[in-house]
Amino acid sequence: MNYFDINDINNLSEWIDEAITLKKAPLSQKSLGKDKTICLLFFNNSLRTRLSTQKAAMNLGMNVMVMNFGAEGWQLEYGDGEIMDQGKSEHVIEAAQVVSQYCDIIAIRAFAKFENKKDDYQEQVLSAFIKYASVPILNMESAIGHPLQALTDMITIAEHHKKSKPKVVLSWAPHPKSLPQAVANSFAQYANASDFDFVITHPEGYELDPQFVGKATVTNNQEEAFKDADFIYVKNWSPFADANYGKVINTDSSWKITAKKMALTNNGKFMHCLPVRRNVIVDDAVIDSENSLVIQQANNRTYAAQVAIKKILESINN
Ligand code: AN0
Ligand code: CP
Repeated sequence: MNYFDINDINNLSEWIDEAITLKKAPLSQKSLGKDKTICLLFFNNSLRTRLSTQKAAMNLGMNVMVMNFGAEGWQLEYGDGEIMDQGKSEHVIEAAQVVSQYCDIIAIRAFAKFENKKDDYQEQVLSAFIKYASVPILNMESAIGHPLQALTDMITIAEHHKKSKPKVVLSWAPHPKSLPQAVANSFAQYANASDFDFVITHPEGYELDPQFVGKATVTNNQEEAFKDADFIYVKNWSPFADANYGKVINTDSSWKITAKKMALTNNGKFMHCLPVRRNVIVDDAVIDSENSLVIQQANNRTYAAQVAIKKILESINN
Protein backbone atom coordinates (compact mmCIF):
# COMPACT_ATOMS: atom_id res chain seq x y z
CA MET A 1 0.00 0.00 0.00
CA ASN A 2 0.93 3.67 -0.39
CA TYR A 3 0.04 6.43 2.04
CA PHE A 4 -0.79 9.03 -0.56
CA ASP A 5 -4.07 10.42 0.79
CA ILE A 6 -7.12 9.70 2.95
CA ASN A 7 -8.29 6.98 0.54
CA ASP A 8 -5.42 4.80 1.77
CA ILE A 9 -6.89 4.80 5.29
CA ASN A 10 -9.41 2.01 5.83
CA ASN A 11 -10.63 3.38 9.18
CA LEU A 12 -9.53 6.88 10.27
CA SER A 13 -10.56 6.58 13.92
CA GLU A 14 -8.67 3.28 14.18
CA TRP A 15 -5.49 4.96 12.83
CA ILE A 16 -5.95 7.80 15.35
CA ASP A 17 -6.37 5.34 18.23
CA GLU A 18 -3.34 3.38 17.07
CA ALA A 19 -1.21 6.54 16.93
CA ILE A 20 -2.27 7.46 20.48
CA THR A 21 -1.33 3.92 21.62
CA LEU A 22 2.06 4.13 19.84
CA LYS A 23 2.68 7.49 21.53
CA LYS A 24 2.50 5.75 24.92
CA ALA A 25 5.03 3.07 23.88
CA PRO A 26 6.87 4.31 20.76
CA LEU A 27 9.38 1.44 20.75
CA SER A 28 6.80 -1.34 21.11
CA GLN A 29 7.05 -2.24 17.38
CA LYS A 30 10.82 -1.92 17.11
CA SER A 31 11.26 -5.29 15.35
CA LEU A 32 8.68 -4.56 12.60
CA GLY A 33 11.10 -2.56 10.45
CA LYS A 34 14.29 -4.52 11.17
CA ASP A 35 16.55 -4.70 8.09
CA LYS A 36 14.10 -2.52 6.15
CA THR A 37 15.12 0.87 4.71
CA ILE A 38 13.10 4.00 4.08
CA CYS A 39 14.43 6.64 1.70
CA LEU A 40 13.20 10.22 2.22
CA LEU A 41 13.40 12.43 -0.88
CA PHE A 42 12.95 16.17 -0.33
CA PHE A 43 12.24 18.44 -3.27
CA ASN A 44 11.45 21.25 -0.74
CA ASN A 45 12.54 22.49 2.68
CA SER A 46 11.39 20.91 5.90
CA LEU A 47 12.00 20.79 9.62
CA ARG A 48 9.17 18.75 11.19
CA THR A 49 8.46 16.33 8.37
CA ARG A 50 12.12 15.50 7.91
CA LEU A 51 12.92 14.85 11.57
CA SER A 52 9.60 13.32 12.71
CA THR A 53 9.46 10.89 9.78
CA GLN A 54 13.05 9.78 10.48
CA LYS A 55 12.19 9.45 14.16
CA ALA A 56 9.09 7.40 13.37
CA ALA A 57 11.06 5.06 11.08
CA MET A 58 13.79 4.65 13.72
CA ASN A 59 11.15 3.88 16.37
CA LEU A 60 10.05 1.03 14.08
CA GLY A 61 13.65 -0.22 13.81
CA MET A 62 14.20 0.89 10.19
CA ASN A 63 17.29 2.24 8.48
CA VAL A 64 16.80 5.74 7.08
CA MET A 65 18.38 7.46 4.07
CA VAL A 66 17.61 11.12 3.40
CA MET A 67 18.30 13.06 0.21
CA ASN A 68 17.68 16.73 -0.55
CA PHE A 69 16.63 15.85 -4.05
CA GLY A 70 15.63 19.38 -5.04
CA ALA A 71 19.04 20.83 -4.18
CA GLU A 72 21.33 17.85 -4.83
CA GLY A 73 19.61 15.44 -7.24
CA TRP A 74 19.46 15.67 -11.02
CA GLN A 75 16.64 17.79 -12.40
CA LEU A 76 13.92 15.32 -13.37
CA GLU A 77 11.84 15.20 -16.53
CA TYR A 78 8.23 13.98 -16.14
CA GLY A 79 6.80 14.31 -19.65
CA ASP A 80 6.18 11.33 -21.94
CA GLY A 81 8.29 11.14 -25.10
CA GLU A 82 10.25 14.32 -24.34
CA ILE A 83 13.43 15.03 -26.27
CA MET A 84 15.60 15.81 -23.26
CA ASP A 85 17.92 18.39 -24.83
CA GLN A 86 17.13 21.16 -22.31
CA GLY A 87 17.85 21.54 -18.56
CA LYS A 88 16.53 18.20 -17.28
CA SER A 89 19.19 15.51 -16.84
CA GLU A 90 17.22 12.42 -15.87
CA HIS A 91 13.73 11.05 -16.42
CA VAL A 92 11.56 10.00 -13.49
CA ILE A 93 11.12 6.63 -15.27
CA GLU A 94 14.71 5.67 -14.40
CA ALA A 95 15.00 7.65 -11.16
CA ALA A 96 11.97 5.97 -9.53
CA GLN A 97 13.07 2.46 -10.54
CA VAL A 98 16.64 3.09 -9.37
CA VAL A 99 15.66 4.45 -5.94
CA SER A 100 13.28 1.48 -5.52
CA GLN A 101 16.29 -0.87 -5.61
CA TYR A 102 17.87 0.85 -2.61
CA CYS A 103 14.95 0.84 -0.19
CA ASP A 104 11.63 -0.68 0.87
CA ILE A 105 9.62 2.56 1.12
CA ILE A 106 10.12 5.87 -0.72
CA ALA A 107 8.86 8.97 1.10
CA ILE A 108 8.56 12.14 -1.01
CA ARG A 109 8.00 15.84 -0.40
CA ALA A 110 7.19 17.75 -3.60
CA PHE A 111 5.14 20.94 -3.27
CA ALA A 112 2.96 22.55 -5.91
CA LYS A 113 5.23 24.32 -8.41
CA PHE A 114 2.57 26.92 -9.39
CA GLU A 115 3.83 26.73 -13.00
CA ASN A 116 0.80 24.86 -14.30
CA LYS A 117 -2.32 24.16 -12.24
CA LYS A 118 -3.08 21.00 -14.18
CA ASP A 119 0.36 19.51 -13.40
CA ASP A 120 -0.08 20.40 -9.71
CA TYR A 121 -3.61 19.03 -9.40
CA GLN A 122 -2.61 15.86 -11.28
CA GLU A 123 0.17 15.40 -8.70
CA GLN A 124 2.85 15.22 -11.38
CA VAL A 125 5.74 14.18 -9.08
CA LEU A 126 4.00 11.80 -6.66
CA SER A 127 1.94 10.19 -9.44
CA ALA A 128 5.06 9.52 -11.49
CA PHE A 129 6.83 7.89 -8.54
CA ILE A 130 3.73 5.82 -7.76
CA LYS A 131 3.65 4.74 -11.41
CA TYR A 132 7.32 3.86 -11.88
CA ALA A 133 8.57 2.86 -8.40
CA SER A 134 8.31 -0.77 -7.35
CA VAL A 135 8.03 -0.03 -3.61
CA PRO A 136 5.33 1.80 -1.57
CA ILE A 137 5.24 5.61 -1.60
CA LEU A 138 4.68 7.78 1.48
CA ASN A 139 3.42 11.35 0.88
CA MET A 140 5.37 13.92 2.96
CA GLU A 141 3.40 16.83 1.34
CA SER A 142 2.63 16.72 -2.31
CA ALA A 143 1.27 19.41 -4.64
CA ILE A 144 -2.25 19.27 -3.26
CA GLY A 145 -2.15 17.32 0.00
CA HIS A 146 -0.33 16.88 3.29
CA PRO A 147 -1.85 13.67 4.66
CA LEU A 148 0.70 13.20 7.48
CA GLN A 149 -0.10 16.69 8.76
CA ALA A 150 -3.86 16.15 8.54
CA LEU A 151 -3.59 12.81 10.35
CA THR A 152 -1.53 14.58 13.03
CA ASP A 153 -4.18 17.27 13.35
CA MET A 154 -6.97 14.71 13.79
CA ILE A 155 -4.88 12.95 16.48
CA THR A 156 -4.35 16.29 18.26
CA ILE A 157 -8.05 17.19 18.11
CA ALA A 158 -8.95 13.69 19.39
CA GLU A 159 -6.63 14.22 22.36
CA HIS A 160 -8.10 17.63 23.25
CA HIS A 161 -11.77 17.69 22.36
CA LYS A 162 -14.26 17.63 25.20
CA LYS A 163 -17.47 17.43 23.16
CA SER A 164 -18.66 14.60 20.92
CA LYS A 165 -19.09 17.04 18.00
CA PRO A 166 -16.62 19.92 18.40
CA LYS A 167 -16.86 23.09 16.31
CA VAL A 168 -13.68 23.15 14.22
CA VAL A 169 -12.82 26.22 12.13
CA LEU A 170 -10.27 26.34 9.33
CA SER A 171 -9.29 30.00 8.95
CA TRP A 172 -7.19 31.64 6.26
CA ALA A 173 -4.66 34.21 7.51
CA PRO A 174 -2.39 36.58 5.58
CA HIS A 175 1.15 35.73 4.42
CA PRO A 176 3.54 37.72 2.21
CA LYS A 177 4.45 34.76 -0.04
CA SER A 178 2.40 32.44 -2.10
CA LEU A 179 1.80 29.12 -0.29
CA PRO A 180 0.26 25.86 -1.51
CA GLN A 181 -3.31 24.76 -0.74
CA ALA A 182 -2.03 21.33 0.38
CA VAL A 183 -2.31 21.71 4.15
CA ALA A 184 -5.75 23.33 3.96
CA ASN A 185 -6.98 20.76 1.39
CA SER A 186 -6.01 17.78 3.54
CA PHE A 187 -7.22 19.36 6.77
CA ALA A 188 -10.62 19.98 5.16
CA GLN A 189 -10.75 16.47 3.74
CA TYR A 190 -9.96 14.80 7.08
CA ALA A 191 -12.23 17.17 9.02
CA ASN A 192 -15.08 16.26 6.66
CA ALA A 193 -14.40 12.59 7.40
CA SER A 194 -14.71 13.30 11.15
CA ASP A 195 -17.73 14.10 13.28
CA PHE A 196 -17.17 17.87 13.51
CA ASP A 197 -19.25 20.97 13.06
CA PHE A 198 -16.78 22.12 10.38
CA VAL A 199 -16.52 25.73 9.16
CA ILE A 200 -14.06 27.25 6.66
CA THR A 201 -13.49 31.02 6.61
CA HIS A 202 -11.43 33.01 4.11
CA PRO A 203 -11.56 36.26 2.13
CA GLU A 204 -13.24 36.31 -1.25
CA GLY A 205 -11.07 34.78 -3.95
CA TYR A 206 -9.57 32.14 -1.62
CA GLU A 207 -12.17 29.41 -2.23
CA LEU A 208 -10.57 25.95 -2.03
CA ASP A 209 -11.11 23.12 -4.49
CA PRO A 210 -14.76 21.96 -3.94
CA GLN A 211 -13.63 18.32 -3.74
CA PHE A 212 -11.94 19.19 -0.41
CA VAL A 213 -14.50 21.72 0.88
CA GLY A 214 -17.13 18.98 0.79
CA LYS A 215 -19.97 19.58 3.23
CA ALA A 216 -18.19 22.31 5.25
CA THR A 217 -19.96 25.60 6.02
CA VAL A 218 -18.03 28.36 4.19
CA THR A 219 -18.13 32.04 5.19
CA ASN A 220 -16.17 35.22 4.40
CA ASN A 221 -17.02 36.51 7.90
CA GLN A 222 -14.13 35.39 10.13
CA GLU A 223 -15.60 36.73 13.38
CA GLU A 224 -18.90 34.96 12.75
CA ALA A 225 -17.00 31.73 12.09
CA PHE A 226 -15.02 32.04 15.35
CA LYS A 227 -18.13 32.24 17.57
CA ASP A 228 -18.22 29.31 20.02
CA ALA A 229 -15.47 27.45 18.14
CA ASP A 230 -13.59 24.72 20.03
CA PHE A 231 -10.61 24.61 17.63
CA ILE A 232 -9.23 27.35 15.38
CA TYR A 233 -6.95 25.83 12.73
CA VAL A 234 -5.08 28.56 10.89
CA LYS A 235 -3.27 28.41 7.57
CA ASN A 236 -2.47 30.68 4.68
CA TRP A 237 -3.07 29.36 1.19
CA SER A 238 -3.01 30.92 -2.25
CA PRO A 239 -6.05 31.01 -4.56
CA PHE A 240 -7.20 27.81 -6.29
CA ALA A 241 -9.36 29.49 -8.94
CA ASP A 242 -7.80 29.59 -12.43
CA ALA A 243 -7.69 33.40 -12.68
CA ASN A 244 -5.34 33.86 -9.72
CA TYR A 245 -4.01 30.33 -9.16
CA GLY A 246 -0.99 30.41 -6.82
CA LYS A 247 -0.85 34.24 -6.61
CA VAL A 248 -1.00 36.53 -3.57
CA ILE A 249 -4.16 38.64 -4.01
CA ASN A 250 -4.77 39.66 -0.40
CA THR A 251 -2.46 40.45 2.53
CA ASP A 252 -5.18 42.10 4.64
CA SER A 253 -3.81 42.10 8.19
CA SER A 254 -7.34 42.26 9.59
CA TRP A 255 -7.41 38.46 8.99
CA LYS A 256 -4.51 37.92 11.45
CA ILE A 257 -5.41 35.81 14.52
CA THR A 258 -5.59 38.04 17.58
CA ALA A 259 -6.48 37.48 21.24
CA LYS A 260 -9.63 39.55 20.65
CA LYS A 261 -10.79 37.11 17.99
CA MET A 262 -9.90 34.08 20.11
CA ALA A 263 -12.10 35.58 22.86
CA LEU A 264 -15.12 34.96 20.57
CA THR A 265 -14.49 31.20 20.74
CA ASN A 266 -15.52 28.62 23.32
CA ASN A 267 -12.11 28.92 25.03
CA GLY A 268 -10.93 27.51 21.69
CA LYS A 269 -7.58 25.91 21.03
CA PHE A 270 -5.23 27.50 18.49
CA MET A 271 -3.67 25.17 15.92
CA HIS A 272 -1.14 25.67 13.12
CA CYS A 273 1.03 23.13 11.28
CA LEU A 274 4.16 25.34 11.51
CA PRO A 275 6.34 26.96 10.29
CA VAL A 276 4.40 30.12 11.18
CA ARG A 277 5.21 33.82 10.79
CA ARG A 278 4.56 35.42 14.17
CA ASN A 279 2.57 38.66 14.19
CA VAL A 280 1.67 38.18 10.51
CA ILE A 281 -0.44 35.00 10.73
CA VAL A 282 -0.94 35.06 14.51
CA ASP A 283 -0.14 37.43 17.37
CA ASP A 284 2.44 36.39 19.97
CA ALA A 285 -0.28 36.59 22.63
CA VAL A 286 -2.22 33.76 20.91
CA ILE A 287 0.60 31.41 19.92
CA ASP A 288 2.21 31.83 23.37
CA SER A 289 -1.09 31.29 25.21
CA GLU A 290 -2.07 28.15 27.11
CA ASN A 291 -4.61 27.41 24.38
CA SER A 292 -1.97 27.04 21.69
CA LEU A 293 -1.42 23.43 20.58
CA VAL A 294 1.30 24.06 17.98
CA ILE A 295 4.16 22.35 19.84
CA GLN A 296 1.98 19.36 20.71
CA GLN A 297 0.91 19.11 17.05
CA ALA A 298 4.56 19.00 15.98
CA ASN A 299 5.17 16.21 18.51
CA ASN A 300 2.26 14.21 17.09
CA ARG A 301 3.88 14.28 13.64
CA THR A 302 6.09 11.41 14.86
CA TYR A 303 3.13 9.20 15.79
CA ALA A 304 1.16 10.00 12.64
CA ALA A 305 4.20 9.01 10.57
CA GLN A 306 4.74 5.96 12.76
CA VAL A 307 1.22 4.62 12.25
CA ALA A 308 1.41 5.26 8.47
CA ILE A 309 4.82 3.54 8.13
CA LYS A 310 3.64 0.68 10.35
CA LYS A 311 0.63 0.08 8.06
CA ILE A 312 2.89 0.12 4.99
CA LEU A 313 5.38 -2.31 6.61
CA GLU A 314 2.54 -4.65 7.54
CA SER A 315 1.33 -4.55 3.93
CA ILE A 316 4.85 -5.44 2.72
CA ASN A 317 5.20 -8.29 5.21
CA ASN A 318 1.85 -9.83 4.29
C1 AN0 B 1 4.50 25.04 3.46
C2 AN0 B 1 3.06 25.10 2.96
O1 AN0 B 1 2.38 26.08 3.23
O2 AN0 B 1 2.60 24.15 2.30
C3 AN0 B 1 4.70 23.86 4.37
C4 AN0 B 1 3.78 23.75 5.52
C5 AN0 B 1 3.90 22.49 6.26
N1 AN0 B 1 4.81 26.25 4.19
C6 AN0 B 1 5.71 27.13 3.79
O3 AN0 B 1 6.27 26.97 2.73
C7 AN0 B 1 6.00 28.28 4.68
N1 CP C 1 4.32 21.04 9.28
C1 CP C 1 5.32 20.68 8.45
O1 CP C 1 5.15 19.88 7.53
O2 CP C 1 6.52 21.27 8.73
P1 CP C 1 7.85 21.20 7.85
O3 CP C 1 7.55 21.91 6.56
O4 CP C 1 8.89 21.87 8.67
O5 CP C 1 8.18 19.76 7.59
